[in-house]
Amino acid sequence: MTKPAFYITTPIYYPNDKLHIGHAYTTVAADALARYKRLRGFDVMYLTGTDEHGQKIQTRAQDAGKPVKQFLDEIIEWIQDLWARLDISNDDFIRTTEPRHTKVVEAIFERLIDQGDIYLGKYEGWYCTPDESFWSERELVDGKCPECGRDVQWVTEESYFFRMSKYVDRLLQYYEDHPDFIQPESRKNEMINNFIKPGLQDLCVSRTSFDWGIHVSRSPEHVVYVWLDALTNYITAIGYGSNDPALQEKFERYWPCDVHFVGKDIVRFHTIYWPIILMALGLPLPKKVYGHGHFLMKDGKMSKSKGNVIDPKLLIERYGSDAIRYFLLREVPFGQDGVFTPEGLVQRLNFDLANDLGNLIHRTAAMMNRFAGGKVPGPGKWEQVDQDLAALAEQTVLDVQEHMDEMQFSLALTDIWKLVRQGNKYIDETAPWSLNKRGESERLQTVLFIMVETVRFITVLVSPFLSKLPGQVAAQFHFEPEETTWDSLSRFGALKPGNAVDAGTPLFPRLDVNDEIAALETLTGVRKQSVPEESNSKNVQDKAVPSSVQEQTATQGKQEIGIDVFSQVELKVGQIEHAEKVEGADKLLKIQVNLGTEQRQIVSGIAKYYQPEQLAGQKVVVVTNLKPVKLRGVMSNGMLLAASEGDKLTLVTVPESMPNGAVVK
Ligand code: ME8
Repeated sequence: MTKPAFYITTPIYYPNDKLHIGHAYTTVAADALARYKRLRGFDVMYLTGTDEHGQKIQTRAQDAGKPVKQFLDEIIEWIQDLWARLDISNDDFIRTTEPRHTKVVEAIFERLIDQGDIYLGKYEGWYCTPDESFWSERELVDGKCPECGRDVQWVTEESYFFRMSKYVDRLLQYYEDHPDFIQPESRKNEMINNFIKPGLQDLCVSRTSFDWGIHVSRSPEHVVYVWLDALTNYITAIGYGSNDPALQEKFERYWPCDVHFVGKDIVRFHTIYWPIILMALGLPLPKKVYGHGHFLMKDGKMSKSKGNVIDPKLLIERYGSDAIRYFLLREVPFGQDGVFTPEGLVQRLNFDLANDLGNLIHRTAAMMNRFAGGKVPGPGKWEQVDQDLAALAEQTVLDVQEHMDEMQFSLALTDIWKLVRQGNKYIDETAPWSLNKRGESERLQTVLFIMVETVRFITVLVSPFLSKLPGQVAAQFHFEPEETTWDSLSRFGALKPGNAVDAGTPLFPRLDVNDEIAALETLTGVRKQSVPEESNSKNVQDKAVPSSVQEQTATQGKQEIGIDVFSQVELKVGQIEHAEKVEGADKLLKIQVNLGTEQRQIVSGIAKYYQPEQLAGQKVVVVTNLKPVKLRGVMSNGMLLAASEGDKLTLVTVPESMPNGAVVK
């Protein structure tokens, strides 16, 4: 049976400079979806590439004192090396300077002139060269480009125009008939309100004031507007316009595209101009355009001039590609903006990869060797705790599938990490070392079997996201190829006993937070946030002991304050990912909270009121700018709000729909 096709693309990036983690973000996200779809039995076509024409590239090459082609080749080599280091599994890489693309663009342009969609006129208006976009006087913001805030130039030249206006009604109808076409939903409203309702102008689609581009055949003084040139890469790469029957078949197979992944900055081009070009060519429209959010720096947008651009290669070299892939996809809900901080990165690596995932795998392999001679034992009778873990594992597969279908990568990873944490908890609770000591060998064998089966499930579940770990773990645990397919996850317990397990070494090192943040600061040039210092003042500790346990007296007796004082308190929505007891402290729980752009550890005096397992998933309100303190030797960075009355206490919660990191005011 032939596999169903799935075609996914990233933007083709401008090779005017090296790429940064923002570009890596889109490419890693598309890679995760491509890997997932392959695991689910699809014939995937994953395309990325480079957008090599236009005024910006020509100017940059001139500034570098190099012939344009040489300038481009050097950067493209750097970009392809970046994708190789990140294990990007693209099936093709298109360069818009390749003849397979340029020839087809020339023909498309001629056809569109012939059929009256493109006509000759004169352009007078503003142009933003960094964004390669035209703007009317009305659209400028304080005289600058409304997209990037940079200077624009006045352009007066003879140009070809595309009759966009002719297709507006059909476009709006398409939006209406295909409610999932633009994701997230909010971007659709933005497009309609900001660009379509005010009246869609015909688009200028050629330039005559420079010559680095595809020339219009019938009037070669015109070069094709770089966006028309670039957007068509999505069809030229898969064979549109080719005479070769194999390529024609390829085009039939993969078009229309299942999803174009783009940043929110270029949703306009992909959801207005691109569909209209396709309509004019009589081709079906893409099924979906997903406009994800931006990775920002603490001081705003990443930009060379601010000197705050993060080179992904530096990070990969230091932490490995899996760590960076995980961080990018976990840190920010796909669709929303997020801030890159060294603290956020180090915490993710320490908590999620070293403490949770690395630890689970290493403990399992080590105990298999200590207590079972390194061979997976056959299980005996299953107890409730075993059944519960099995049920969670099977449910996790369904949850991950649902979130991957919605392209919610961080939520899919959150699902997997619930299982990882539960796997660690299972080991703590079943205590194989005690079973061994007490000589309960049948129970020990069951527990060890279930530990390895949990590792197997997690290995397969993370394989769309992490590219190296699944192979390493499969080799260490000697999983059979049929034990690492997605379908093999349909039943927890399907693992074959008897396989050897090598002891191995920890897969992710634990990092020293302060040293690492300092190193990252030097490496990336990003300024350090204040690092929590251990406090030994009893007073400060008491004040920070979370919440209402101490502050039950409410406002009575407290001094009146002005809004200026209140506004110094920063409150945000956070989601509890994990909670556990603090050893030797009856009242305290150690809680990991996801604040959207960062992960926090908070020690809270609520152990009397909540069991740790009741807390995972709750959306709570966090005081985020409280000075960090150590409580019973455990660092606490923030406070949870709770309401209390007599001997009752309830955490203040917010609805599920409110995103992590949302400000409470
Ligand atoms: O726009 N956060 O190329 P480009 C997240 N050549 N993603 C980011 C990002 C950030 N801070 N910065 C960039 C172009 N991106 C055109 C595309 S497609 C037919 C032509 C990602 O090099 C994001 O995907 O400026 C964004 O849309 C893209 O890089 C822009 O890349």
